[in-house]
Amino acid sequence: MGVVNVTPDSFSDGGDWFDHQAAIAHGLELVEQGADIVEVGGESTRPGAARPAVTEELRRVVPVVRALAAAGACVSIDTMRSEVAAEAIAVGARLVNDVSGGRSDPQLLTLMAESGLPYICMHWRGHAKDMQSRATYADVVAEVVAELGQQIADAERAGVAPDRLIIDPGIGFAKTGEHNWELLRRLGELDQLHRPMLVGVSRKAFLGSLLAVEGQVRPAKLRDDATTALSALLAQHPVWGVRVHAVRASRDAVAVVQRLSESLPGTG
Ligand code: PMM
Repeated sequence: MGVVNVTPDSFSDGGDWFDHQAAIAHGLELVEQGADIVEVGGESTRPGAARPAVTEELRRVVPVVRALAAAGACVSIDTMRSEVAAEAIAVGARLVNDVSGGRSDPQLLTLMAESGLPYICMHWRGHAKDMQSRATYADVVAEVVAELGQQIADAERAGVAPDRLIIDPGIGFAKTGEHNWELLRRLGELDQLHRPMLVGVSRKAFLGSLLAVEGQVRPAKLRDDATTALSALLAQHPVWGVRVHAVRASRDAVAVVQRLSESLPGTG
C-alpha cells in the first residue's frame, strides 16, 4: 500500500502532495512503482495534530480519489469520518482505512456494513491531539490484542462481515518507541485474532530515534532504508500488507522474500 497524504502537516510528507494535481500524479507514480493499493488521506495523525473541518477534509481528498480510481487504481481512503468515507466510496474508493477502528465515528461502522467493502480496523486509544499521554501499558502486546479484539467485536456487531476486516496494530499511535519495537518483536501474538494484518512503520519516529547520530534524530525522508528492512521482515512474517511512502524499495523487498520462500532444496 502506497500513501498519498493530501495534507499540509503530515510528519512524513506534509505539504508535498497538498496540491490535487501533485497528489494525483504521485498516486499514479506509486502504482507504477508496484503499489497494489494507493491510499489517500486528508487528516494528519501526527502526534499533537489538530483535526481539519469535515468540509476541508472532503475538499482535500475527493478529487484525488476520483481521479486515481478513474485511472484504474485500487484506492483506499484513510479517514475516521463516515461523511468522508461515503463520498470517497461514491467516487470509487474500494477500501476504507479507519485509524480509530470504529471509535471516532460509529456511523462509519454502519456505512461499512452497508457497503460490504474491506475495512481496516486499527488499534486506537484517542485522537492525535493527546494520544501520546495514553501510551501506558503493563503488557503492550496483550493489551493491543485485547483492545483490538474488542474493536473487531464492535465492528461485527454493527454488521461488518468478519471476512471484510483487516487489523492493524497501530504502530506509533498511543505508543512509545519501546512499545512499537515490542509489538513488532511479538507480532505473531496478533495472529490469535485470525485476521489479515496491515502494518504501517514507514518513516515513523521510532526509526528516526534508532538511526539518530549524536542526539540528532534522522529526518523522516531519510528513514526509507530502515522502512524497507522492516518491510522484508514483515513480508516474512507474513502480513497481508505494509503501508509505505516509498513503494519501489518495499515492493522489491517483498519480491525477494517471496522468491526465497518458493525455493525448494535442489530447485532454487
Ligand atoms: N499510520 C499513519 C496514518 N494512517 N493507517 C493505518 N492503518 N496504519 C498506520 O500505521 C497508519 C495509518 C501515519 O503515517 P502518515 O502520516 O505518514 O500517513
